[in-house]
Amino acid sequence: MPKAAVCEAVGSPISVQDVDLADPKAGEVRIRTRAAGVCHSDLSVQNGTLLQPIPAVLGHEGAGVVEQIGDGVQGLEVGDHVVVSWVPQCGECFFCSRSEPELCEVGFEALMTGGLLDGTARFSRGGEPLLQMAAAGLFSEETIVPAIGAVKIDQEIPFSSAALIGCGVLTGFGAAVNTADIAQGDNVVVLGCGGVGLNVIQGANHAGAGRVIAVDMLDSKLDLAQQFGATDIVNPTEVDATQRVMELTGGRGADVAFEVIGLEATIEQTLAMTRRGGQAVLVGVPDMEATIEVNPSMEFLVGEKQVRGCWYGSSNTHHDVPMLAALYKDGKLKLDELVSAKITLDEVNEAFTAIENGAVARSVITFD
Ligand code: PAD
Ligand code: ZN
Repeated sequence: MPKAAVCEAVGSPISVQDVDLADPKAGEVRIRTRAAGVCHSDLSVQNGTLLQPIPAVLGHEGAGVVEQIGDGVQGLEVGDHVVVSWVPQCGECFFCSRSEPELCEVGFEALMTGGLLDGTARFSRGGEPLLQMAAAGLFSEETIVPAIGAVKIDQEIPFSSAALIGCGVLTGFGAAVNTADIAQGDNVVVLGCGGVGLNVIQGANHAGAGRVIAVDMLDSKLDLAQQFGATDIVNPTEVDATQRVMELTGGRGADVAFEVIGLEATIEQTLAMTRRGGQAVLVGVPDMEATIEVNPSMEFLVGEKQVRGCWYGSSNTHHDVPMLAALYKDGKLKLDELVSAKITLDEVNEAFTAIENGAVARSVITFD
């Protein structure tokens, strides 16, 4: 009977309790969770920003060990270390066959239902099914995930660092490397330097950006941004951020600007910071009812700006997870530095408060 962190209702504290977990069905695997990052999107389910079926076991960023294999699973064995993907990617649907696996039809279904690929849950309480966030449910000592959502990694990578690949790193690094078109020497601006934004900064440098301007309200985050490769920092509580970005980019604006917060005002600001002909990449997830004001003539026609939405860093998890793990092993990707605090499952509500206060890049729940 694993212990799990359950979101019972929007606005209620997360409750840690014992739950039942069935055996894996065909095409599924049981994972013993070893580490799970607490992402802003977990908080967004609890506070109602992100609509996700509940009650559910939260947690969508993590790593663990394969414990049990369902019928027909190929390519995974008991004892394998895996990173769990919150978009299981089938490799065969309309989107997967067009190199857009982050939009996988099979994975999308699971995201919407809160179940696994057949729409049903493996967690339960008192005989009643209990859903799991994004086919993952990693805030639990054990979980069951689709085998196509478990990506094998090198056993030498510490679980607490590997866990972060599962969301923050795939999303942030991928936003810069896959979603955007960053050319050598480009001016890049990143609004929001949390667990995801810091990885946009790493990805932008990897893609060959020249200037990488980090914007955040907290000096502690701007210090981290510099550690992750930002060349310039801007604190909007001290200066007019748009004006400062203009000064740093020859009065034109950034070639590529990323919004990694999820607020209407900062999305509009991101578009304003983008140069004519440049790209604004939206990563932060705003409230589902959010709307923005935009002047289409000046921005999209006269200005020829592009807006790109970024879902899961436009990542192919089966390719990108091992690639990121290899970059880490070669010392070319920072993961350990993202872990601000290691906590227990019982401290999940405190970790949510730490996100709200901006106190951490990532809190990581470890299960020893
Ligand atoms: P986080 O809370 O760790 O980081 C957000 C950062 O933004 C913090 O450093 C804040 O200080 C900063 N910030 C907040 N308001 C402002 C402001 N007005 N001006 C400047 N800085 C500000 O979050 P995170 O990094 O875990 O996630 C960031 C967003 O990305 C969040 O909306 C999350 O839901 C989303 C996300 N999207 C995807 C995707 O596929 N698109 C995946 C994962 C996370
Ligand atoms: Zn996330």
